[in-house]
Amino acid sequence: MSGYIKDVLESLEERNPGEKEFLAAAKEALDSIGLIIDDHPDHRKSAILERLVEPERIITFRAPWVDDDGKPHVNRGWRVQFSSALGPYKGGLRFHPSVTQSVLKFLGFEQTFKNSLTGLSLGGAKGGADFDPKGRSDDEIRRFCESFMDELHRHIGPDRDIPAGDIGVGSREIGYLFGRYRRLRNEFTGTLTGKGLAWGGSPLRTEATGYGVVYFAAAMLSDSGKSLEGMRCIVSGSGNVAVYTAEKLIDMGARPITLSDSGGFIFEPDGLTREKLDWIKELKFERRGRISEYADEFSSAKYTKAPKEGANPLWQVEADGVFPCATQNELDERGARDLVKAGVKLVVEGANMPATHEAVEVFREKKIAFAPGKASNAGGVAVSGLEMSQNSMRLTWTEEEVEGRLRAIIERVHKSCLDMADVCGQCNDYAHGANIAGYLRVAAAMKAQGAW
Ligand code: NDP
Ligand code: 2IT
Repeated sequence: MSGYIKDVLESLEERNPGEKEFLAAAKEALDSIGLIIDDHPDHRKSAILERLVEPERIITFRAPWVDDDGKPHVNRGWRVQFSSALGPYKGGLRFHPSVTQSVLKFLGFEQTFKNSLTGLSLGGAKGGADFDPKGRSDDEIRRFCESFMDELHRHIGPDRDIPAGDIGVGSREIGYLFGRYRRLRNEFTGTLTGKGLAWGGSPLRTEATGYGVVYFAAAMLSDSGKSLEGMRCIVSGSGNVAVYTAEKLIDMGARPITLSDSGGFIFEPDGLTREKLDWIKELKFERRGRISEYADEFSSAKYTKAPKEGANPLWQVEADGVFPCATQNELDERGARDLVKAGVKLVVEGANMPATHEAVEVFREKKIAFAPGKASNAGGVAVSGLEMSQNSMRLTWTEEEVEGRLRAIIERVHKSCLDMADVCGQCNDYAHGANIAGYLRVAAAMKAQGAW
């Protein structure tokens, strides 16, 4: 690692003590940027890296709400506006008890690179709250969303910052958030994405992240004359990204054989079908049940509980491809070694940083094709960008139009990762390629705008 990169990282650690998720994300990106930084002495002179690792703004606020029994609760909300060099701040909102400022800084930093890779005019941001939606009634969710928006609305807008969904924030929550925003501001704008189709949403935004993940995988395979046809695939998670990844895998002839949630995973040896996936959509998005219920309904499947610690048996299932789509750090070094042993040839991240640094190193060492989420899951924010364009023009494109654009964007992201990996002498390393391609576009914009 170059001395300069080391100095930037050391100073970051000193100034952000204990922010392990954010520091890990910054280190991962700077390790790649170190491969080309000597070619850009002007970046060092203008302290582009030092600026880039500091969010432009962080808003922290109180989000109080009252449950159905009349009991008051107080949660903490954030919006991390990381970078507006390329466009208005853009990124999702996460409602989960594990949310901290460090987690949102990590996600906002990643989003800045991801949004840059899409080639669209989108800055990077992330927000959310340490609110736990599990087991809460619709009314409780609505009251929380409204309280959250009571503060957030001051900081967002169609040309300023456009939030969307993430873990714990789906179409129901976007509806409540948008309804409150509209009433508070007395205006109907495209300030949130992921809206319902009847009120400003884009066709395919719901499916976009998962579909894009599979298009990315197909592009990786087609380079070596292969396809997804017949591939047995482990998919983790059973939320928005996981379910639509599984759906597109089925459509492209692959066999998704697992899905999971925080309680455990189901194994369907012959692969999920469209019909079985429809049952899961109803379970997860309407009834909000647990994935274990699938094995009660379908005797072909087996349910395995998640272990409290130690090896996760999900990563020991024999498969050709892996699509981790739940959450960060779910796939550690041990899991990676188990996957290699079980014969995996392709790992494509659907979640943001589900593979730890150590796991990625295992894939590098064993020459397993690996795609980082900031490239492979960029389809979600890309269609959010298309939703913003449609809102600005006050029209709605057809599903075919959006799908064509999504596919073209993903293929472009894929190509820029590969091209950049080649340029820096790291042939076929998508992780280095994504970091460098994402960085160079943001850095050039920062420099051109007076290095702010
Ligand atoms: P959802 O809330 O729809 O689903 C999340 C899934 O992950 C659930 O199955 C959940 O299980 C599981 N999960 C969440 N936290 C944990 C945890 N700590 N341990 C184990 N399992 C967990 O979220 P999304 O599908 O939208 O997001 C999944 C990932 O994809 C996240 O990393 C997100 O940042 C990323 N992403 C999302 C995009 C989008 O458009 N939605 C776009 C790009 C990336 P349980 O119900 O038991 O908690
Ligand atoms: O991580 C992500 O890219 C998202 N949660 C989607 C962001 C968006 O603005 O659509």
